[in-house]
Amino acid sequence: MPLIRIKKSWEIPEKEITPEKVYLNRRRFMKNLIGAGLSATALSTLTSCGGNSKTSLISGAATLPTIGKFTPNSNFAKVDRPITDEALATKYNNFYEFGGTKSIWENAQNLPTENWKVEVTGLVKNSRIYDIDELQKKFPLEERVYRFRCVEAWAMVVPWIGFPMKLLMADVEPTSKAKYVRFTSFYDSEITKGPGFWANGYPWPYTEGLRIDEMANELAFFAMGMYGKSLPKQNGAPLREVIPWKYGFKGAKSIVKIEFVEKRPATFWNTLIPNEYGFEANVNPEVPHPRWSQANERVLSEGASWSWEKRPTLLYNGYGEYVASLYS
Ligand SMILES: Nc1nc2c(c(=O)[nH]1)N[C@H]1C(S)=C(S)[C@@H](COP(=O)(O)O)O[C@H]1N2
Ligand SMILES: [Mo]
Repeated sequence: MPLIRIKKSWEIPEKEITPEKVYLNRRRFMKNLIGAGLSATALSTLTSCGGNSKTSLISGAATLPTIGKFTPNSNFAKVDRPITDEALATKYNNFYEFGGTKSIWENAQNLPTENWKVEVTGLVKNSRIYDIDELQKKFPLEERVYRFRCVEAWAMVVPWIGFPMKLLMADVEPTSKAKYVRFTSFYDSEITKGPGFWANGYPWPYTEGLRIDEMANELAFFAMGMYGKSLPKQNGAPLREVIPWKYGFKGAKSIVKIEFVEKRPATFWNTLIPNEYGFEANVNPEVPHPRWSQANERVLSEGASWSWEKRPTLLYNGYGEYVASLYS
């Protein structure tokens, strides 16, 4: 077993602790706590939500190459609010493989993205292993400005560069038996050592899934870039899912495998805490999370999260026109 450095409780910036991290299967969590010499009182300090990281205005993506060829998609050129500052979107992240706070962007630079391959397999006519460069050349890249909503109730607006998932589906041709798709993120416990003690009980690798008809929807997107540049490692380089009408956890980062399957696949958060993180996870102001309301969201900004602009949450994150018929 790899050695995982155990953070002392006073090293954990309490304000950065997020709800998603707190809810390990309780027994597993208690076992880890006891293993780490922490008491139940320590546990009770791990429940504050949202939190602000000290985000400086230097982008976490300053040195990345720009993407030469992409077409802005005029159907998704803007939304009802300004695009989030690049420095915020690239330095305030969720990527638990690299740590349990929002400030993982530096640690995520350890992600080895050279010679990246993506295996597409399962119930398809043409099972394939794509080279990442090949993927980038094969499908015309477009830019889409999408709203983004984390289940923790912070929200942002990002100009993604990538291609619709349905293009990949057309290339591999799922068979009629394929009803779901499962995405698997990169994981190597020797590299992704960021997390503190809580990581021991997590069902790595990170996986997510969609219904086939959700994947075929116009909005379902694979991102390879953002803000005109290649995707930063902390945002899920070199390939991640972007599903704008669902909560952010549905969008697996740094994808290495895509499998078409018959039955609904097990997924990371849903396996950990099924009653809090459903498989469907559509953004819905009327369905509260068991521990907080989803009626409003906070717009990711500088400063403390309680001071961020509050906005009403939109059903399907405002994308009902495209996706409501999937759920009628
Ligand atoms: N592999 C992996 N993918 C992941 C996560 C993660 O921890 N690991 N976090 C998810 C969550 S909860 C959110 S909100 C988004 C955050 O994306 P961002 O950091 O680019 O804003 O990534 C999602 N994809
Ligand atoms: Mo999230």
